[in-house]
Amino acid sequence: MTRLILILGDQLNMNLAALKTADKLHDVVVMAEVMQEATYVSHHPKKIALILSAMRKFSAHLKANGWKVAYSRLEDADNTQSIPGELIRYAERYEASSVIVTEPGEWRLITLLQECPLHVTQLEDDRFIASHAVFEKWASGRKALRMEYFYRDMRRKTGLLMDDDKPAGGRWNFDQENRKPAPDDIHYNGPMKFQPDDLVEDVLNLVEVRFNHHFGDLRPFWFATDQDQAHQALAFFVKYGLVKFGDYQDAMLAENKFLYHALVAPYLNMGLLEPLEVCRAVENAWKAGHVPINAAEGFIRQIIGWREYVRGIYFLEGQGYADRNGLKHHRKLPEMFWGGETNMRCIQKAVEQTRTEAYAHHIQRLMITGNFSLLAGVDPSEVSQWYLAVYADAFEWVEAPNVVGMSQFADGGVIASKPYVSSGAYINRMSNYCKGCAYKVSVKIGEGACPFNLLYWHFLDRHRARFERNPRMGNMYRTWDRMESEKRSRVLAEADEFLLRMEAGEVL
Ligand code: FAD
Ligand code: DLZ
Ligand code: SF4
Repeated sequence: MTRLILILGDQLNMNLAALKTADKLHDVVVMAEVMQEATYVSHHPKKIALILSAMRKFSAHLKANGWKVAYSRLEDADNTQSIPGELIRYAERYEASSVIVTEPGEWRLITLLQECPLHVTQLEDDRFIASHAVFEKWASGRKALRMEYFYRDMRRKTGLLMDDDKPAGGRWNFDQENRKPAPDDIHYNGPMKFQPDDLVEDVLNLVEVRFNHHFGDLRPFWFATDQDQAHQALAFFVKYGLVKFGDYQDAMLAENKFLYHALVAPYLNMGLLEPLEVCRAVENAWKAGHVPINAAEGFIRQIIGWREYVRGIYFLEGQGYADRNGLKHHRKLPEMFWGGETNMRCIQKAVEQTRTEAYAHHIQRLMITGNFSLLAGVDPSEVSQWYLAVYADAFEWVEAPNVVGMSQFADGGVIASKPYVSSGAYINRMSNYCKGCAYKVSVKIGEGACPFNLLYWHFLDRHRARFERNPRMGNMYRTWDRMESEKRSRVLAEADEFLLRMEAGEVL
């Protein structure tokens, strides 16, 4: 009996669980470009083009390897434009009654497939180092699920950067060395960029027509769209960028969108690269003496630590995680996140590069757009939908824990032990945004005061009951309490006024 083997747009890997169980002679692989997936949030046009191009190339690769593939193009007249709809259509065509799929990375789609009238088996996605069972075992009985301890287990499990049972270099974590402010010059012209070929051009033309109302610039399009290109991009980063990755991991420069970042997250998340091969390439560069330990360890921690950990949390916490709102924030996301005018240079720059590249690096996401949303009390689900839409690497299993948990503290402290908030001083230390901003980062109150300075105290004051006793936040409250009471009142009044202007849709 024929079975359908469903492969989703972020599962483009020959070692995929569903493919490993499939039978080339009798089963039919189904891949479907559908409007439902392209519009459940208004994805950035570059992201849609990346996924559709990579899907088309992967299906050609499958066919070349002898698989029978039923492929739906977005523009096909008989396309039902949903994944379950396409499964039902192909089930009739091939007289198949059962479907095998690798578990999707989003509860929405897991549920849609459970509700599909066909018999759908969802296999665990084994492209990760920690299975659901391994993560659940690690989490069970722990009071706090801190990434650092999970990460050490992953180092032991993979043997990455280990000297027998000890961490290479004598320490598990070299983060202290990875907080250097922005340098004057960047000696790396990554990421590696690719000229669109005919197949990609066709997709770009399609996306241009169908999704021109979505936020984001489609062209110039430069992403890798197959495994071979993704490997070239990885090799380029390891050879030229990795050496300074650690040092400037947290730095931000108005004139440089990528600094020493790898730009491999979209490829990893879509299956074009595998996490262990990426980490081994980095470890080998360190073993060969090409990069320092703080670069290699810092990078590997992001992948076998943070990436695996957030996935574990997403599935452990279950459905509804992305809708949590622990701090009860309800303001609307301001227009400046969608490219509307603003005088806040840091936001303007972070949003501008999000629009042009579907990319911002971790600290821009956490300490500029995320920090602002949290301080201003924006509804975390609106914030989460924004991140899910605008970044090329955004899929809910990785996006939601980073946004709802880490950045908005909306999961009640499962991921973060304290909220990631800062005044303008941090942004000024780590970037050059403040030079040339209409606001003055050194001004705390009155004419030209940096909004981060006002909102920071407003946040701490309005959530005093929640955070006052947090040992990591005591110093913040002591500083606030030492301020003259008249000054405190002015800060709060000015912050209130700013928030009212934001709610009224004024230019901030
Ligand atoms: P680099 O800075 O070069 O890092 C190397 C790799 O480490 C990344 O490619 C990524 O695979 C991994 N990594 C680093 N940090 C994390 C993390 N916190 N969680 C998971 N993986 C990590 N990452 C996504 O892949 N998708 C998302 O939707 C996403 N949303 C985010 C939202 C917020 C608010 C924050 C603070 C972080 C988010 N991240 C997300 C994590 C991180 O910002 C991106 O992985 C990174 O910016 C991708 O760019 P890069 O490949 O150049 O990464
Ligand atoms: C994100 C995305 C987009 C834009 N389009 C498709 C598509 O047309 N077909 C498809 O199979 N997958 C697509 N995806 C990826 C899915 O949305 C993704 O598999 C789920 O969000 C789970 O991670
Ligand atoms: Fe951002 Fe404030 Fe600096 Fe302006 S002064 S760039 S608003 S931190």
